[in-house]
Amino acid sequence: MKTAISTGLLLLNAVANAACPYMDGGASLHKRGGESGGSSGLPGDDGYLDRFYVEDGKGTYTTTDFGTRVDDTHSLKAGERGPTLLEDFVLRTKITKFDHERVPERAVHARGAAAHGYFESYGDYSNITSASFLGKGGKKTPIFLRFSTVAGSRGSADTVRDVHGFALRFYTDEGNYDIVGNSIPVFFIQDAIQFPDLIHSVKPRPDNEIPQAATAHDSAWDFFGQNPSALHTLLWALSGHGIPRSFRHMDGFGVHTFRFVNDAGKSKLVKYHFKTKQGLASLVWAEALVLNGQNSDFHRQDLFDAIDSKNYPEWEVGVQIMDESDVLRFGFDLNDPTKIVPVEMVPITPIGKFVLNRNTKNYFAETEQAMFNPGHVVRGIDFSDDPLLQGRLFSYVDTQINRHGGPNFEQLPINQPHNGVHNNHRDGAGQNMIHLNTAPYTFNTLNEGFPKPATQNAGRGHFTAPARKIIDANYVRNISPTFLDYWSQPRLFFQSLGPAEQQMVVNAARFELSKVSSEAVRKAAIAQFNKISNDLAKRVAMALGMTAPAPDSAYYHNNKTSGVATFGDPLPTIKTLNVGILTTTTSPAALAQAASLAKAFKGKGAMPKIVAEYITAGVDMTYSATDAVLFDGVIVVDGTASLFSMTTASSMYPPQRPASIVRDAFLYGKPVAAVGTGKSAFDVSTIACAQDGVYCVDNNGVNGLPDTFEGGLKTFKFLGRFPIDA
Ligand code: HDE
Repeated sequence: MKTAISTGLLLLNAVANAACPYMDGGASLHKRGGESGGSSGLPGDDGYLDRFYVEDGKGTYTTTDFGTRVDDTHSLKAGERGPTLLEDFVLRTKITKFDHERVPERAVHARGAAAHGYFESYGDYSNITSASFLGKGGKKTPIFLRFSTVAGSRGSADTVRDVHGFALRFYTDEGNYDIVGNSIPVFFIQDAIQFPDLIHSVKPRPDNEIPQAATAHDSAWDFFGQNPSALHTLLWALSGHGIPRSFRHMDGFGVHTFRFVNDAGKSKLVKYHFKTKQGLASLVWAEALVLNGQNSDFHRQDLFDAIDSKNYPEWEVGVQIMDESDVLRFGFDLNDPTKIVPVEMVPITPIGKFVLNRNTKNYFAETEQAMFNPGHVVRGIDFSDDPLLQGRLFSYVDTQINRHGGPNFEQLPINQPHNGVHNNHRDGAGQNMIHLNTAPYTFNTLNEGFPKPATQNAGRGHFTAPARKIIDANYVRNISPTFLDYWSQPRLFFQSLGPAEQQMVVNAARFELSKVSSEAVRKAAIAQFNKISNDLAKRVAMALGMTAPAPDSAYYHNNKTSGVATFGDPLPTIKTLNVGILTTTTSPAALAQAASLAKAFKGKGAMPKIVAEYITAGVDMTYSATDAVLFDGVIVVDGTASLFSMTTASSMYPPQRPASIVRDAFLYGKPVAAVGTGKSAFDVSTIACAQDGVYCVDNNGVNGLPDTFEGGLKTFKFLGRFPIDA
């Protein structure tokens, strides 16, 4: 039997394939795949989206939306110099369509970028879940993943400090499954009813809408100080996790505890981890700030370029699997989303991987209209009683109705499940299905009883969670006492970071709190930090001119966990990293050396960019449009000494730009190298060749440089360059 969707498509296909109003002089104006779609052949691409109208406009003449050919470059006027006429439907409809081009941006996570790909199961996990996408080793399921920041509006910069959204959709053969997660494994609040308060505090001030995409202001810190459930997530966001090098270099988490349910109805509690195979890498704050201006699309572009150049990013999917009876076993509540389960208590079991291998073809149709929902679950997956998750199950449907302007958002191509939809939901704004069933109710006889409510006896049955039980209790508007320790896990996190990353947390708190004008808010923040760690509180207080507090030790302990720091492990590969090669157009030899270095780095999969005074053959970027923040490492070639003279200036770039690229790259902790007289770049900034991550070679050593520098790029940040409080 045909699905309702494909029945609709069949009809439309029939129209498109016959001579019809959409065809013009035999030219195919609207391209469309057949039932099988127009798959690119890439793994995970079932061609689903290409079954909808895709229009490239080639070979066509402009028409109205109802198909009449028109000239839409001149409005209809009463005489050549006369007023425009109301009669002009071409003008009116063109402008009206334009006026309605935007839909409301997401209330949170407005700024984002996404890509398609596939999930591949490592094995048959039917012993713990009946989810079909986990039912067989090697089984591939199409996915769509949207990354985002939380606080900023749709046009805000990418490299702000924030938690990052990690919204993953599986188009499984038994329906869509969305894991609407984040890049940080915990959340600020424990009850959904607090979400509007959290977001109101974090968003810009109501009176002047300042600051954009930042928590460095009074109301956010007021919230953090008064709501200590926020502290754990706050510390993660103040560390490298808040400012990732790219979307590809961050992990994702499901955050809540979920349930796997198997065919026998037995359930397990699970927490999702998505481990980047690119390695974790973070910016430092000073460079993130500059990057906001240099390229506010830095993360979006990085993702697009990587996929475009076939460097498909991958993540390993793992789960911490726990028994139902473990819910209070670890000293905290598994329904509390402000807690991690340390990997020492429950290791992560890898169950698959996913790969992003296709960019979107149309940002609006795909990324902007993607409407995720933690309530999109499939057979074999179930929720937990986490009160944050419970509230989200309401919020996302509600917000999508608002954004789409009606209840049919799941009919948008990017939101459709690939396995068909059959029910008696009808009508509503933007209805795209042409329902043929004239008995749209259950139970009916006139449509032979279809669509029938699923039964557990037919096929693989239906979504259910038989093992879940209601606790016999009174109605309460209260919080469980098992949720009330807000300080032990932030301390665990802080203690588990290396000294350099701890300093970054301290510095980030100093930066943010120095922008808070209320003394009471600053004091409350220090008091909360002091419950986590006296060391942290004292160091932040010192920079704010506040008295160092005496230890508040009720929650102090000496435990550590692993896998929570962003610095320390070398990257597995330098593929796609940006290497700036500074040269000069005044010297053919310098250009030639830059070209040969670029070739060597390209051979290693890196993305070298040759920088010189102006664009010419063999030059990719000019000094005027380049900055250290755009590179993961910088190399200066021989014969460039004149670029670094402090006494002469060039009209081709801002004063001392070549020198500042090298100096800033060094100060941001990046590997830097100089060949021959290129070393003058180091001399003007008193950078010593003997330091870690600084490489000086003469012309004879240039051939070996790419290999040495590769090690520097893998180290990524030379932490010894960042001073630590005495
Ligand atoms: Fe969201 N969240 N959220 N959130 N969230 C939205 O839904 C909400 C929470 C997350 O790329 C909104 O479609 C409530 C936790 C991501 O399109 C909205 C609560 C986590 C995205 C909403 C939370 C998230 C959203 C805005 C507290 C991590 C972007 C637009 C109960 C586990 C998805 C939209 C995308 C988006 C509500 C808490 C992640 C308003 C009420 C916890 C990644 O519905």
